[in-house]
Amino acid sequence: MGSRAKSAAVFRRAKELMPGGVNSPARAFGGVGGEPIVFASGKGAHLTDLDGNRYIDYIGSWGPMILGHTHPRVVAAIGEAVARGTSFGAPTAAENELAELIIAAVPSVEMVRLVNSGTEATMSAIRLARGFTGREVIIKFAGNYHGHVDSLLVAAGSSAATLGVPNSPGVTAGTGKDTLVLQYNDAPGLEAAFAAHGDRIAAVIVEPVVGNMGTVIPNPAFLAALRGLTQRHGAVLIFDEVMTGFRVAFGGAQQVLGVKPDLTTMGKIVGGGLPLAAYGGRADIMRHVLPAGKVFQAGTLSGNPVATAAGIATLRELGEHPEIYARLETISARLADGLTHAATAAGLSHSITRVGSMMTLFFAPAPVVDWPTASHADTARYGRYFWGLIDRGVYMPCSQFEALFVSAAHSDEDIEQTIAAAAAVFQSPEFTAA
Ligand code: KE4
Repeated sequence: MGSRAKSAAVFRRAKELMPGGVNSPARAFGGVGGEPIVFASGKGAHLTDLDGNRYIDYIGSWGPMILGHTHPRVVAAIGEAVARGTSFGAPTAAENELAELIIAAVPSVEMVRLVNSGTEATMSAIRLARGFTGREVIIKFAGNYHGHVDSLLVAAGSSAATLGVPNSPGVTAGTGKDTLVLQYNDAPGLEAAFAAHGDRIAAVIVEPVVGNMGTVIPNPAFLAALRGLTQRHGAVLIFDEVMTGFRVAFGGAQQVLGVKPDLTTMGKIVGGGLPLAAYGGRADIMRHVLPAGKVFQAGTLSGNPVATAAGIATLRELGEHPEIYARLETISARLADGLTHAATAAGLSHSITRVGSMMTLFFAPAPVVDWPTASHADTARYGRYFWGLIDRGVYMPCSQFEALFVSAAHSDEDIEQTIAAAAAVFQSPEFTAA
């Protein structure tokens, strides 16, 4: 791996222009130390930085790039759309097309609204749940991240957990007072909350498979409690599938888990790497959204022609080629197996949690099932793992509390190179000596 002098120079200037030199804290390397790498381009499963260094990319823009960077069908669709105009602030037929693709892919979604980010999708979904039920309390779970919505920036995951600010300054006590934070996978805790507050609870919002404390899988009792208690108490069950939607299966985590939520939020893949997200679900709830109903939500660029074109091309490619998910399963299982073997051979206390092509290698003493167990992970060791792989041309998530993503563009060689690089890191003096 060569010099990163050009990257460092650009980042030095960036810090004078933008807070922390980044436009999102997740990419600030706060969880691994050192400075972010500045990239010039991506192609397939690879990124190239300003200094010409090439990496196998397992961040994939934090999830959207399931087809890999610059997929020809997506690039062509964007080019054709942009030539017809970038935004009209008026309906286009493409919005129907994308809405139809989403509704066909996710059976619990009968009606959908397109927005510009996952944060907008979750913010809108909880406002809608409150408007629909006339209730105020929202339940979320520690280590789950739903974007930077004031009322959900409580015990948040992702970069909030990475940078140790799960409760952000600026979120008022008044805003947070109607948010109950429980432990993930704690069915008794959820039952107790409903026993105490049942008829005040507007919604439960949950990552059905967590990505934002690292990858964590729900246990059957917790899943049953989520669906059963919300049903019994008339609360809205919101699956935040911004990350898992179209990722762990074409129908999302709800297809894998066999649980139908009332509302689903989507993002990342649904926009094909452009700023587009969505929320949708039961038509009787969605019809409360303005102008059909009275719950306000709006957006200048919502459903704009270029982002919808990228989303349509991506969902069509995935829908027309279900074999993509079979390949993702095969190469992701191989990667997980290879990483486990390398870590075991090095005598490292670790665990891997994987659902399809998203997974996390935890340097943690016990299996990770919730935020308390995730927070015991050895983040310093993860940082040495991250940088050891960077030096060997592999770009893993820059935090122990994030998921890695495999794309359809990752080759068998990429996977084997990654496994070999990890084995070399685990045996290297700089990793073992610390
Ligand atoms: P955005 O507002 O960043 O598009 O989406 C927020 C969001 C909502 N729900 C879930 C389950 C999410 O994972 C996210 C965003 N994920 C992070 C990475 N874990 C985005 C990276 C970043 O913040 O830069």
